[in-house]
Amino acid sequence: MERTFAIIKPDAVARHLIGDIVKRIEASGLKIVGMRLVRLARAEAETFYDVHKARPFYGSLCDYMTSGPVVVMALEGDGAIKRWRDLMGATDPAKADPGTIRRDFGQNVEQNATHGSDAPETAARELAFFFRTSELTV
Ligand code: IDP
Ligand code: MG
Repeated sequence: MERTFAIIKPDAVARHLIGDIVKRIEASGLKIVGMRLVRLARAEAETFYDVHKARPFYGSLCDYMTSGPVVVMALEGDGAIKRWRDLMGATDPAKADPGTIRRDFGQNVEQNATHGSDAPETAARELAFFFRTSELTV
């Protein structure tokens, strides 16, 4: 069993897509073991995305991620990290495969509806950033 971390980003929450995205997660067989609606503080967004600090889009990304509430989730299942990345599709919705969340619900390369951890180490860091281990014992 593997766990990964997911975010329904502000653009998707604002457009009332929480239900559609959760439906796809559940239909895929991934189990939601943690879920909360939160508004990120600027400092939280900056720390969460500090791996992208040197990128030209870092400031804009942090503005966007703090522009409205997000849904943070812990997902569990065999191969959960890759399965969630596959469900999301490529970073740029225009390049994402048909039927993926980003292709169907993303607006552009920044406002792309969802986040997913990309490796076991980042999943562990990102899950710990938002959830206590005791919260995820379901
Ligand atoms: P990922 O979310 O598919 O893992 P990353 O390269 O880790 O993609 O980038 C993190 C987030 O930064 C993306 O999901 C997107 O919101 C934003 N982003 C990535 N590349 C660009 C870009 O070229 N311009 C603007 N925003 C970007
Ligand atoms: Mg990434």
